[in-house]
Amino acid sequence: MKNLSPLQVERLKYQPKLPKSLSQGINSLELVEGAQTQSVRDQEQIQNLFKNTYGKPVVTFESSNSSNTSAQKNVGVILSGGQAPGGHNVIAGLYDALKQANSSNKLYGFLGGPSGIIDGKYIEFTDEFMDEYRNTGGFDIIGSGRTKLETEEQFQKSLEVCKKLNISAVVIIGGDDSNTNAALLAEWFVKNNTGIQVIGCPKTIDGDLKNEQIEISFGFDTATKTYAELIGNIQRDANSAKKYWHFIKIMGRSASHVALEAALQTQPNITLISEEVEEKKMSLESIVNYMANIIAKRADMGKNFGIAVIPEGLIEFIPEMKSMIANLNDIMAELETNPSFINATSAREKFDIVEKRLNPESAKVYDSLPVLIKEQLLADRDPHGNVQVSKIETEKLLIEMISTRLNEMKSNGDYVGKFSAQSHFFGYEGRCAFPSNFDADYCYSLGFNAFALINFGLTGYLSSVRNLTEPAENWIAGGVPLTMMMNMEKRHGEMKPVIQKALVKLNGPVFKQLQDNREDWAMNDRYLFPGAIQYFGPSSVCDITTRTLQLERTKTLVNA
Ligand code: FBP
Repeated sequence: MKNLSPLQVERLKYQPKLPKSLSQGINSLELVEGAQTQSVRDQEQIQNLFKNTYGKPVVTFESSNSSNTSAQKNVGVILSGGQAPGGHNVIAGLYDALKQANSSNKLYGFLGGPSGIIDGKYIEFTDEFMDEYRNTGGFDIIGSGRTKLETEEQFQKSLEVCKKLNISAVVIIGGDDSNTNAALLAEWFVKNNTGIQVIGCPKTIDGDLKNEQIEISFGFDTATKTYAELIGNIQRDANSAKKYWHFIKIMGRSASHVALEAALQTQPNITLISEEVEEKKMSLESIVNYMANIIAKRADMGKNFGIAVIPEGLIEFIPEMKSMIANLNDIMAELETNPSFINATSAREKFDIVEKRLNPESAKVYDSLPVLIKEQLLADRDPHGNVQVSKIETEKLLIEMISTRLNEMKSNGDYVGKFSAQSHFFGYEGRCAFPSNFDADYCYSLGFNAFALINFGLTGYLSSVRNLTEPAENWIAGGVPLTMMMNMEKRHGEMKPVIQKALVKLNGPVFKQLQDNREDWAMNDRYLFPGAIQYFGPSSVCDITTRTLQLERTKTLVNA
């Protein structure tokens, strides 16, 4: 055996739980079809773009007494986008189901994300190789990448690679964008009579790939528990030393689900939620004032310490920043080939080039920012042409601006305290943690279920496992047509079909929980200390799901 930690050795032995229907065996399943479906919006356009895969029914699996035999199949799997705990278990579930169905079935893993299927870079899974990765975090089993799979040429190349390997189904494990690509590929394969199926799996720590059929994407559970552990530890430190304000930025590209969940698990003094900032049209200045006032009030009580949780995507939800960044993104796209910008030797030169091109309103906002943030806003864009928010140090921006504001308040006699701040960014720390029992079970079930969908000949479906607040045996396994989650949105200046991103609902039970408590948490220290994820021990500690899932589930049951 390789060099393994004691926990690794124990986790390799863990047998993930399956829903009852799937645990009876892959060859003893019955497919139950629901009603035909429609896309969430823009039905006519989506139907036109997905003539072959639109409108299919939601399906569920039930166990049956039959014992079907299945013909030999080769399947390919891709990990796409950011890492999320449990990816290895999706592959393990898929592999086990595939081998259980027919021991001559083969599973190929495409290397380095979607580019692997285009460039024909792959490995074939074996029992020994698979066994090394069971219940471990990370995507290192085959690697991941952010190449978008969407052009005719890429589809053609993927087809050639699949033909060469005699692959009849591809499983794409990804977030909203990757599953949008999965839907496009599924449609293209049907349109071209290739006989190749495509199944998606809902992955992202961000928790924004969810809807009525997908209760949560995998990885959210483990990542939020990891961040909550870290926040809890810092809260204890702050409460011990009583001398620092800790500004903690929490990952989540756009939606604030991760920050909100981590806050409910730890009860910090301040939690910003991007969706609320946008809804209330809060300016950067008003956010600074809101935070500075809490800091000043706590100082009046003799408390010169505290914890502020800030969602990663905040900057893009502050209205004046949002329009400035949109303007900047267009300009950055133009400047990609501009020699004076590319060859500029100083940051000042770059700022000048950019500021001259920004519209007057955006130029004013850009100019008001500290140099560090101005520089970070000019960093490379992601493959969608967007700012990489993980590289923008919003937590430092807020510390600097709040410090200035508190000095002004001090000179007016409105603040008597001492402000000393520490900044943190928790993101990458949580994406590859050992999956919690929940994610280990959920991911294994998603992968196993993906093969069940393949075995029933379905394509253009997302693997779905529901009823997740119940014990695993009561989970409901099935599939949701990818087109059901789609609408038209502007991307790179063009209207495109995409899976709708789920933002935090401000009228939902999860945000309400924060709203009802935050005044109390701001002044009185109600810190919770969740501690490290537990993999062994009482079920009330080891198998507990997120507050988000519990609160949303309670609401659904009340409304049912
Ligand atoms: P996915 O949506 O692809 O799962 O990735 C989410 C995420 O972890 C975001 O939370 C974060 O903003 C981003 O990836 C960071 O990207 P990168 O890994 O390229 O730095």
